[in-house]
Amino acid sequence: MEPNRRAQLTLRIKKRARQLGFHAVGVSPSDPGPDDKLRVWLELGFQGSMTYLERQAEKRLDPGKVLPGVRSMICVALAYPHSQPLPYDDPNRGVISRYASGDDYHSVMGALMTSLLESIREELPGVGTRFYVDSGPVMDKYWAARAGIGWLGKHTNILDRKLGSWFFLGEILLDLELDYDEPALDHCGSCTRCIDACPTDAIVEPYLLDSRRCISYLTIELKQDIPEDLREPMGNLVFGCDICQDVCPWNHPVPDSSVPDLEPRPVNRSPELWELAQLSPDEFRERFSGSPVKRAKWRGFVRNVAVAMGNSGKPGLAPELTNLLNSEDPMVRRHAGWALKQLGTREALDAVRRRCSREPDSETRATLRELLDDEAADPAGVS
Ligand code: B12
Ligand code: SF4
Ligand code: SF4
Repeated sequence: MEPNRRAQLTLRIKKRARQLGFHAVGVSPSDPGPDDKLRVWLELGFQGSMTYLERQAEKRLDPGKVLPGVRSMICVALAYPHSQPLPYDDPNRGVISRYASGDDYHSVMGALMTSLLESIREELPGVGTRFYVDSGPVMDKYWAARAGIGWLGKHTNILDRKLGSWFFLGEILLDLELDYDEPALDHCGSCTRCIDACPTDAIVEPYLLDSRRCISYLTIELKQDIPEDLREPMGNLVFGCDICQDVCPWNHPVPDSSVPDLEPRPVNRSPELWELAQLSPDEFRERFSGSPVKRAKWRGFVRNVAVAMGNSGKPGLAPELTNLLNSEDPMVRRHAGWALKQLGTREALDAVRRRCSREPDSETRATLRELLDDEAADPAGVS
């Protein structure tokens, strides 16, 4: 395409993206570049149980394998509301991270991306395109950094000096050359606040995250037992984690986003743990319908709630935990047992003892037995 026409087309696409409500837009060439960091990360095992990242690694490393003939990546960012205070200091309540407090961003952003794509197709009938929001085999952060949307912070999120990091990313692949933006410059400098604040030391070195230690992974992606040594540091976080972003100086102050569908649902702002623990699987599905929280599924979510209750220091939560100890799901029972042990009252320990004596699942029985043995060895919790 002739350079002038290409420049104008690029500008029109960017203008349309802004009109639709995207907070940033940038364009990068789609050549894969000399980036083997994904491979290194996978070799280190930092993906944990997210095996889909391994299966699709070749595609992730080369958009040409996703859309043959691709030339350009149009990257967009949509900011989400972030100014609501989270109840970190209230042990009776659970923290749901900001990105997940409103409607599911996949559908909210997907609708905007569809409109952007339609306007591109109107102007360029027959052009080869594809778009992704999070769920595709595309490295959203890598392309966003190359398209100048923001830099990859030491906490491994993309951030910008004006927007902070409270935004989602998406991209349109296009088999047409456009005018390209410069990659964003790194403004982390000597700061290490995110690394220092991470409760589980998941940022093992600047720009390198071990998902297996990250509370976001533990509360959303992990479908099995949460490693015991990471449960206490989780505090009252029941879905996702915003701590490394909360402490980032570039996130203070940034104007709040006003995308109505992403506004926190009132029930998600500061939910009481006892109430979350009482949700049946059907009630969970209903309450979190159309919300990112449903990704944890009932058993994962209630497991997280049990851990938060164990960390609460509130013996008054023992009855709800005792109900979970009798839940139909063995993983939930094991976490409820751990949480009751953490509360450490006679009522709580008696409940574990009673369950242990009639526990049908051998793995769960062994876990409960271990908890009780530990207690017998250290009854006053003084060792
Ligand atoms: C897997 C995944 C996770 C995993 C792993 C997180 C991670 N840091 O990669 C877990 C479950 C832990 C997770 C957590 C969260 N996630 Co997530 N996640 C993803 C997903 C699906 C893939 C990311 C990936 O490929 N990771 C693999 C590693 C290897 O990638 P990497 O750290 O980015 O490093 C690569 C490049 O950045 C590059 N690189 C390294 N250094 C440099 C330097 C420069 C200059 C450049 C250009 C490149 C570069 O090398 C690496 C390999 O190529 C993306 C969506 C997508 N399709 O991309 C969302 C995504 C990254 N997640 C997102 C969000 C919002 C979150 C949470 C904030 C949610 C929450 N509140 O709980 C947390 C943040 C945790 C954290 N500190 O990062 C957003 C991030 C938006 C943003 N502003 O950056 C994304 C982009 C989803 C979206 N479309 O909006 N997530
Ligand atoms: S999201 Fe939470 S656990 Fe994960 S790296 Fe950031 S502070 Fe650490
Ligand atoms: S807290 Fe500091 S080191 Fe971490 S991403 Fe923000 S500026 Fe970079």
